Amino acid sequence: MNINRKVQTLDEFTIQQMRDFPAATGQLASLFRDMGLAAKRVNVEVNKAGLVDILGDAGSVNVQGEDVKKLDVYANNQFIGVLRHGISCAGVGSEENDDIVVFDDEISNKSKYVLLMDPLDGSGNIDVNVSIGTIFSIYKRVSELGKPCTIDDFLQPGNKQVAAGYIIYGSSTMLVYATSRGVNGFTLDQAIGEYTLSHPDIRCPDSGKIYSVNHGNFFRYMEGVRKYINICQQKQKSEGGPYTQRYIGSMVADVHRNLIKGGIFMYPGTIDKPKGKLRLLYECNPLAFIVEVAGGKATNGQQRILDVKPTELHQRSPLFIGSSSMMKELETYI
Ligand code: AHM
Repeated sequence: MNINRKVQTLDEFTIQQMRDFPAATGQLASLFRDMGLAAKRVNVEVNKAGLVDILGDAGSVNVQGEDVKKLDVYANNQFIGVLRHGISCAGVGSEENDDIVVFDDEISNKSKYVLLMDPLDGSGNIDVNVSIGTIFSIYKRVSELGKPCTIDDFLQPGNKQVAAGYIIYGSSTMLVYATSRGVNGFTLDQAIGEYTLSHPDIRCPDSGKIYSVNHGNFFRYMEGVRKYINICQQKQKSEGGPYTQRYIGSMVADVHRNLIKGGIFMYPGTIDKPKGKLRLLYECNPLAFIVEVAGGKATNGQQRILDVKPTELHQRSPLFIGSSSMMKELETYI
């Protein structure tokens, strides 16, 4: 039997990374494995969503006042269940839960990390077979080890993230994660049930031709944002244009594409909703961390996303994120 030595699994990769840190306890690597495991289960359900009765609303409304889809509930339960039984996570903050979930048991209380997540982002796309994703963010606890974690562990600014990642359930399923050392992407090989390193050391191109924004809100955006969108539409070849508008409505997929190809994603505030739609802790911070490690930039229009000190778990934030030189141009308008 031929063994392809070029294939490296997620576990092999994280173990190899750990070798550079003799003091590492393996807790972070085990968190990635837990997230990958739960995502495999979610992936199975996503793939058969059209076949079984898990489409449509679960009949309840989440803490943001939005309809909760059945797959959201399933994904939330899977991730929390796997993390609760793992050895590295003291508690979880989830877009789907009002409050933090504290795993108050002996092993969890000794765990170094807490995790924040949007278990199923882009849920409006579930029913129509469009890519959706999971986004997560990992922090070292600031509360005392050996005791249950507290809300302070979760309300840390994004610049304190130890790692962040996402899983895309798309034409293939991918897990991408970043630590301060780099961003790496793993594609799920369904035949062997393993994530294999397919996108090593992802770098966000300095510039690109894609801009992603919900044009339907155009007249509710602030003047500076409208001006920048007009600039995107008018780009000449000599200025790196013409630009292309791409907007899936699943942020993970939109940001992933722009990360690989170069581009800018915007979810600005509007006149009626100045803070926009996206959640700082579950969506903006993890993606800002990943894109910055890859060489890009992310702001809320006024300051670097990662420097915002959160005041509440479910707070929203405008988001502008992407290739560094496109972001610099945007900043001259906003
Ligand atoms: P969700 O948490 O209900 O899935 O909403 C988040 C999603 C993002 O993935 C996406 O960028 C955005 O909502 C799209 O919103 P809109 O339809 O307003 O453009």
